Amino acid sequence: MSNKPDLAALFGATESTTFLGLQACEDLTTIDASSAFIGAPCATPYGSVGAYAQNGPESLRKAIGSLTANIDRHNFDLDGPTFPQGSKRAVDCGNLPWSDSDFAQNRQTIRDTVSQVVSRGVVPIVIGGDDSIPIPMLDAMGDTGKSYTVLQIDAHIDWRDSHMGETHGLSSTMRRASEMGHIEKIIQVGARGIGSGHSSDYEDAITWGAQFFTAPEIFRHGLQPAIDQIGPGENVILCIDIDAMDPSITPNTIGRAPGGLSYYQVLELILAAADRGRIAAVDFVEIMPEVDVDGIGGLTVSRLVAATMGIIARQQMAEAAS
Ligand SMILES: [Mn+2]
Repeated sequence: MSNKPDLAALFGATESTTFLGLQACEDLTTIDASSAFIGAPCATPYGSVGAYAQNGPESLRKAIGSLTANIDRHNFDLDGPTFPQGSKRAVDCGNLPWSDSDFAQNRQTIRDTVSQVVSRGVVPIVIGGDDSIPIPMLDAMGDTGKSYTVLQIDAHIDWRDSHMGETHGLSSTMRRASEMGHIEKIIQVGARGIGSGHSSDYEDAITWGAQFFTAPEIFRHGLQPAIDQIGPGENVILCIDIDAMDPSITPNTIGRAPGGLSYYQVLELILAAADRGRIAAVDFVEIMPEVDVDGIGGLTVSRLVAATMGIIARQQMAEAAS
């Protein structure tokens, strides 16, 4: 513990075990909120690296700890308080239990939790953990009987059929999504550089109908072509791998790749999903605090999560009023 003056002391923040000092949800059967922070430390890790992002959820709670006394203050990213008057706040559901050997059970736990939260009209914000976390989340969304658009924001396309003998790992997330009957459209933003994908994986994705807006294309033409792919009223699942952003603002990730998106580019995409369609579920994954640089990545991602909560609170309030 250091005694150096910090933002928390300046703002009079109180010790909190939840994200942004939000109310903790102890019972999913009675959950009542606009969105729910769900920590998911592990789903299906590759044997070569293990559950390297298991401390991601806790790192975000800590990163935003300096703002727990300021939850009602003006958030200039949202032109108002994070949770405006008349809206429902988010809650923090804690971290899901997990095993480093029973991956099927990890997936079942994530799937059951997401399905239950969604059935109560709450938008899940699943915080990883590695990028295998979204597979059971995406699967759970099928329980609603609705169809969905996936907006994946990631440096990597994640279309490997299998990697190291594992079909449910972090390199196969969009391939598995494409096989789910309730996933009608996949928009992928931010791919760049070299990943584990082969050109044939990219060709398979194109054949399926995935729409790609690579980082170099965003650099040349901006975000609008990607945003234009979100149809009016579509139910959007946001799959956000934090390595989509530039390593200068999210160094807290294993798959750093130069030339990434900015904070406001990702925020604009999240806003567009709620503006043109409806945000139905969200994940932020690949959060690895052990490689962060002076807390910069935790700062970036925790602020984006808070903004996402505010965007969803506004969306839910508008829906309740209509
Ligand atoms: Mn990635």
